[in-house]
Amino acid sequence: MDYLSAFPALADQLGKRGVDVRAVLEKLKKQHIETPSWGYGNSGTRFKVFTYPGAARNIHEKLADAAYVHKLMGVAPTVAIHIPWDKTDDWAALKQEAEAQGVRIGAVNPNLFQDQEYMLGSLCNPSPAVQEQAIAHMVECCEIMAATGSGILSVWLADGTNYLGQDSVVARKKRLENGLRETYKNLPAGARMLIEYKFFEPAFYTTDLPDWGTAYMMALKLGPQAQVLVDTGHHAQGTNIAMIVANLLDEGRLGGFHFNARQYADDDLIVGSTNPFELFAIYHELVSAGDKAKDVAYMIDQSHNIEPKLEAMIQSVINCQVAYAKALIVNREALTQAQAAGDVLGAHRVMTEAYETDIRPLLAKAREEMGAPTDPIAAHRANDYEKRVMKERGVAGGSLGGFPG
Ligand code: PSV
Ligand code: MN
Repeated sequence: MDYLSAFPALADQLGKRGVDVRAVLEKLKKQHIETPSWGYGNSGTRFKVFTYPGAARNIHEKLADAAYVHKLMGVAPTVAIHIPWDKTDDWAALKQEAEAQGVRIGAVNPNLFQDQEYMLGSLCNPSPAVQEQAIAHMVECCEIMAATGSGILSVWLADGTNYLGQDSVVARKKRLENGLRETYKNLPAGARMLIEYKFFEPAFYTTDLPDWGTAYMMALKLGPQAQVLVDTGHHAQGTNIAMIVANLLDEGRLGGFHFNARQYADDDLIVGSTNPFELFAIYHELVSAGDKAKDVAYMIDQSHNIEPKLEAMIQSVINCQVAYAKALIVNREALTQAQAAGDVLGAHRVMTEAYETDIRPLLAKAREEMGAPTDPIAAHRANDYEKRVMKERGVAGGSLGGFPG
């Protein structure tokens, strides 16, 4: 679609609404969405790992796919890695390999859920030997951060219990605190630890990091380099994620996101697909927070099972761009006035006016200025990259760095 030709008319309309279109374009060009290495490999449900033709088989192919997505989008210059899924024996070489393709290594994600020893948990495991093993893995990940230039350790634990009486809730909390503290000491200078919560799964009676409150409590105990990571899939139905985001931002403890969409829980659906209005609401809080949101890390956490992997990742980045663009064109002056006047629906309409605006011409313009294709999906479908990797890589069986392992 040729959205670019519609840009002057949209710019005119937005200008009349008091929007500084040039400033919005500059912000859109600076947007940064990180893609996950595990989103490029085969993945599946608890029932079956599906093989996708051309899916990346190792970290080198994952980097190549991420670099391809970045070339099309212009706003996805970093790749999150998962250890040990993406382990290599030469991290300096991997860093160079990424940079030669125009991308960098982003967040390092320790894997504390796939070793046999972790059956009863990792940092919170009742066995001191297993706790030590988990801490050693976290420290190893800190070393990988230093070697790759990564500034983020992204921590998610599968820890919890299934039955009343199985373990002491408070003893587990103390083990958690101790393990995180030991890890925190090993963070490279200036790096951050982002603590991710999830309200259930794989444990179902208690989860050691079930909610933002517990993650925030741990972050406060650790220090300023520890913040909360909000995975949009990790909440119960009806939770107002935008409100959690607003409050954590205001407290200076929102570290970053794992973006995806959910219908039930942690479904790994494309961010903004089932819930575009929620994503817009989240971005509205981020824009409203101004400078307090300047270090927030935006990461996609999706393992696509039935979708073409590259197109799904491109669509995910597009959906984040759309939500951000809509949040940027909210008439803030009109909003503040309506709020002060107690004009409930007037204020709400300021939001829906922005949400209902077709901002695709704005994004086309930003993309043109970045030297990226103005219609990334069309450009991807016309490109032969996917056909080429399908031929080169073929159909590899098994899970290659995604769920289930
Ligand atoms: C767990 O559900 C999670 O959200 C964590 O971030 C993991 O690291 C990731 O998914 C693995 O796919
Ligand atoms: Mn996540």
